[in-house]
Amino acid sequence: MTTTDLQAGFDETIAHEWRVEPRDWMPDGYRRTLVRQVAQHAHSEIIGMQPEGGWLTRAPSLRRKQVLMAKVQDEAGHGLYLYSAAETLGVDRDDLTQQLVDSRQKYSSIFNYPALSYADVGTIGWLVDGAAICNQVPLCRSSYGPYARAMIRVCKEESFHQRQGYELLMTMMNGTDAQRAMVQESVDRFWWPSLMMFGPPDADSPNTEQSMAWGIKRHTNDELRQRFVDMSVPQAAALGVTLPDPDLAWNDDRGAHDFGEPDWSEFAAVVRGDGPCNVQRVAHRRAAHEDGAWVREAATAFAAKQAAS
Ligand code: BYC
Repeated sequence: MTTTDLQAGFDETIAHEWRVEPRDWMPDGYRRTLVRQVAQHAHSEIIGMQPEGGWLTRAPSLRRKQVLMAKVQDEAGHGLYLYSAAETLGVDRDDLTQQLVDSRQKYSSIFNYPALSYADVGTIGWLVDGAAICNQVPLCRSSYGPYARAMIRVCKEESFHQRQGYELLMTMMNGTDAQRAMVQESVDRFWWPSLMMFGPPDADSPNTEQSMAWGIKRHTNDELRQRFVDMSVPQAAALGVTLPDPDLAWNDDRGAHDFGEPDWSEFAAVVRGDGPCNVQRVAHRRAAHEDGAWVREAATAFAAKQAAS
């Protein structure tokens, strides 16, 4: 078969909304885009364990500790599904990890902000996992089979994460004035960075058009950001918190909320490596990777011994 035939077969798969599978021919750019996005997604899950992980030893009750431990473990699991999905594209997980710790591959900007209070555990669940769900549910229909299938389970678990965060915040909002103030302060810090999770505005997003044509992405960054705002406003009202945006208002004509512009220069700085916690996050990941070398060696030696016997 010629490359033209192979390309025609691929185009037909995309046009019919069939799934591209690992052994199918695919254009180099499609493979490269998927490796970039899936690896970045996997790294985000693994680095994303850090802000909340720091609260595991300081959870205010046994119940909260159990819930948080389960959530942080889920995130490790999501990272593993996603690294496995990336490996079906012909890359190696060790190499991806090396690229992460050398800051040659990205992870989500949101995890470069600190979790300063226990309310942040709730806010991360409500807003960060809420944004992740908005972004990831459409990815269950992504054209690449292993990525789409991984997303189904990830999204189910993210729903639990979002609910536990909301429930934690609701409990605090029904508590003391000091607890309510702690929740509001946390929402004030996380609102704008959560909106930035969806990526740059469509006009400044170099990858969206091609990724949508390939069925890797199903919606633009701005469409999903709008969906998240519309979803969050009634949830904020039910909680009794104020979203820190004076321009937030219902627009009858559009049937959606108008909202202010995130600070895109802050986003650019965080993605460049100059956010509040970038250095700390990558250093922590690097140390964990190096400290775990003996475990990987032992597991590899054990597997070789099993295979030989
Ligand atoms: N942060 O052309 P664009 C979680 C980069 S983890 C950093 O729009 P694309 C959770 C982008 O990579 C959830 N970088 O790109 C875990 C590109 O740079 P390169 C993580 C960003 O790919 C633990 C450039 O900006 N979710 O839920 O079409 C605890 C131009 O952007 C960001 C995913 O990874 C960002 N926010 O669209 C709790 C979802 N945004 O690579 C929760 C999967 C953009 O060209 N990923 N950049 O140098 C996606 O859906 C898409 O990759 C994005 C960006 C919407 C994020």
